[in-house]
Amino acid sequence: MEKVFVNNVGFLPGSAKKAVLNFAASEYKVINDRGESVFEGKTRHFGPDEISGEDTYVADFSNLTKPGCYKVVAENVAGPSFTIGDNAFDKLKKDICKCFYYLRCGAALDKKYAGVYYHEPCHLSKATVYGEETEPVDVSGGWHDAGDYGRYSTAGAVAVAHLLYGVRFFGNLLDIEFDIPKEKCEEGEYPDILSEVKVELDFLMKMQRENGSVWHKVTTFRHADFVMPEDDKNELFLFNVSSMATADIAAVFALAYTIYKDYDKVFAGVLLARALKAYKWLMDNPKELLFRNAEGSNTGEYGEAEDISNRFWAACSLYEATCEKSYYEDAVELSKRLILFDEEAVKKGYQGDVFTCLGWAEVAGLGGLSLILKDEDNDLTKSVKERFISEAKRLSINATKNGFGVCMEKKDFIWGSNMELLKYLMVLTVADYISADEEFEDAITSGIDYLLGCNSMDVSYVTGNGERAFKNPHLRPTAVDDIEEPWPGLVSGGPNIGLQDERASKLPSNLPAMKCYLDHEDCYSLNEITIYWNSPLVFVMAGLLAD
Ligand code: G3I
Ligand code: 9MR
Ligand code: ZN
Repeated sequence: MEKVFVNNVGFLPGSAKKAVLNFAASEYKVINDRGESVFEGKTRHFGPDEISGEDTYVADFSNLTKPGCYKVVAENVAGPSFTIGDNAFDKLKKDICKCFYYLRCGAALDKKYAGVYYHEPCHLSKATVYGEETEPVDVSGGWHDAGDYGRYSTAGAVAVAHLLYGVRFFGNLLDIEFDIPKEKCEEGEYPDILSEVKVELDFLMKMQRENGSVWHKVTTFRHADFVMPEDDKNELFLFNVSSMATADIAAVFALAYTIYKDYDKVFAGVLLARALKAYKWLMDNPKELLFRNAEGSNTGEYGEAEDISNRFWAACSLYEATCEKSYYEDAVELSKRLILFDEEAVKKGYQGDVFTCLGWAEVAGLGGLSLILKDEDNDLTKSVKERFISEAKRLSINATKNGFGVCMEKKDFIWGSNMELLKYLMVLTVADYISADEEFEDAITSGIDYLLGCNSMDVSYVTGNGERAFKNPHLRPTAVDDIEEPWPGLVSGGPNIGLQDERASKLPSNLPAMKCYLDHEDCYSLNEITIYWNSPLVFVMAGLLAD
């Protein structure tokens, strides 16, 4: 079918702007909302590209800067409408932050803030400590992880980290108001983003044991049926401590301390004390304590093969927060192990750089962000900066290899491919922060375009944002609440060549990577949502909208 693919949301006036056509039209025009042509141009034939499965023609209308609402039309085929203007992302930026509020666990969601998406209190019963004869523990609160109702420490810590590093790098996040209950602090009220993040921090504190270590997750034994959260009444279990969870919590509490200290000294003091306690446990327990699901349990595993990057992140973050040299020395030692790990990964064909990884498993890049913020003239910081820049160069070259200008390769289209993309956009954003570069900026814009509809699925992967936004996330409340539209601002996992759920496995096996997607609520390997797929988008948008 002949299509005009374009970002359905919009463009800042000064940014690069393009649509991609999958048919041979030599000319195109841009029309305004009165149907008048305001811009005409010739397409550039990029040619067939493997990842999208399309013969692509690029319509570049970067020179159209006048604010307005437009469509691209070629040979009577019109694309979806979009906005050009400084306000193009106003709705999106609020929606992607408010998603965390809708995912809150514990207290009821109030109709005043949640509207039709309110729900009763959920998951308030105490959790049984799996395999131990101890008293059940109150670990209520925080955010549901995703389409399921589990709450996982490493996933939560990483999502919080994306948001809080966003605040540290780009203060504009503090100005976004997204209509959630105001949380009081010593200095008055927290900005919305910090109120929301505090919900998860309070929960993560409950996940820390007396001895400083951290439980890997709290979930029912098996995933809940498709029911509202308040109807999921099965027993909650706290599953084993892991060194990854403990390290990630040390890191994220230290990071949070650096921000919350300006609002509430008492809360910040607790954060720092908890971070130090977790770090001490890590020092006393140098051997990795990995995590595997209990026999028969099928909730998220978030398994990792080692904990080096987690310990590295903890050391860097504590150094940044406290200036104590011993943490820097630990980070240097751990970086040597990371270099070996990276070399092994490269030998196995891995093309990225572990020092720039920002995901739920490999988190060394988050440690890098702490060093970049601290910005000292030392070898480790220098090398981390160079690694971000050379990874950004690799990515911006990748972006020139397909018609959509997206910095991904076929191998990146795995479960949560949109997060692979968003992590890359974070790297490009940070590299551009270190040393401004137009190629990095174009790759960021093209990546956002891809996410918001300029892709061969012709879909915006953010709910409620764009005429062609996906509507059927694998998300329990949405699946059962009888409300037509999901709440806005959710990022879909996106195309996955693994087609790893039953419904997805029925799709044709020869689909191009970008088309391994279906907007269906059953497709958890293609169309689920999670906190840590939304959080990197918040970081990237903050960078894009920074002055
Ligand atoms: O790392 C390998 C890579 O080397 C390989 O080339 C590639 C090709 O298969 O796979 C990569 O591993 C993938 C891994 O994620 C790393 O990203 C696995 O295939 C893939 O199955 C795995 O998916 C994870 C999924 O859980 C299943 O474990 C997702 O990243 C993760 O986001 C997702 O998390 C779930 C939670 O468990 C439960 N809550 C919902 C959440 C989102 O779906
Ligand atoms: O809903 C679950 C989703 O959040 C997870 O990402 C996914 C993988 O752990 O599992 C989903 O639950 C499915 C379960 O694994 C198998 N039976 C069907 C469940 C829901 O469709
Ligand atoms: Zn809940």
